[in-house]
Amino acid sequence: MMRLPVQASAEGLDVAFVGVPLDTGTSNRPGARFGPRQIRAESAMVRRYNGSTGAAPFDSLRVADIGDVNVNLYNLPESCRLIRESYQEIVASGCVPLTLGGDHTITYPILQALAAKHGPVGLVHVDAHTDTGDSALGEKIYHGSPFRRCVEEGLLDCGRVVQIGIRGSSYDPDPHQYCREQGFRVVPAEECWMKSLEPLMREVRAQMGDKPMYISFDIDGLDPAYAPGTGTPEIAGLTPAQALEIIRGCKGLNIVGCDLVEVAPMYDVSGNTALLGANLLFEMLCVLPGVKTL
Ligand SMILES: [Mn+2]
Repeated sequence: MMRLPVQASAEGLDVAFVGVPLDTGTSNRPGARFGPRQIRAESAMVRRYNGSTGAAPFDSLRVADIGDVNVNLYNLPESCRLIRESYQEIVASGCVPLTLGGDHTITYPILQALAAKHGPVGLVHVDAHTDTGDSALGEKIYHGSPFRRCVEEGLLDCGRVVQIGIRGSSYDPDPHQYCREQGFRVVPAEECWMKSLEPLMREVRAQMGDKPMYISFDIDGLDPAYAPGTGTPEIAGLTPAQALEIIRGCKGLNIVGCDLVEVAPMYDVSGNTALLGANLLFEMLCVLPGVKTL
């Protein structure tokens, strides 16, 4: 990732890039298992400094790529266990994981590991979907349910959860009811159209305070014109500039981990979706606690 050193474990690191090549939790088009390798390939052009914000992450933090988590594509609960145990090990020494997904199922076991260390976390969740479904075809674990599972297990500080970019048709006439009942703030895509998101992020920063928080970025939060390489695209989404406003707006927060999920490269022959993913992960790295600004 980003031509960084590769090492087998998170030992001695401040930040680790981790791939989770799982896509058997998808409900529509599969392919996110190839996200990590394509994001890594496109990340080769990411350079040392953030010329826009002045952030110098590689001068500030010890960062490496620790490879992929071994998952079992034939068994989602077993994959969740493997992910949770891997992340428990990663965060044990204080290392912050930056994850290359993988479908959104993976955020559930990642947050199990993070909440075990930090307690319930705040969440900035960018997505076309709230991912708070209860079950699909009788199964509780899939990429549409991670945040309901997290609520049930007390992994989220529900008064500090913001979901941005939500849109699309639904099975339910009031699709955000569950989220509202938990105390989540839902920001539909319509509230973002043709606007700067800097004012929103000022409010989000005040809401998050200085307690631990996590960023989960589903690439389908962006418009499929920019990010067609994903499994469940929805029209009229966010722009890449708005994605930068959201991530840069998290600067100063107590970020304990981030993920970029749902890149399915084969639906975008240009490679742009994975390129976008690589750059959004760089932007996440740039806003982590301890990153110096030149
Ligand atoms: Mn999602």
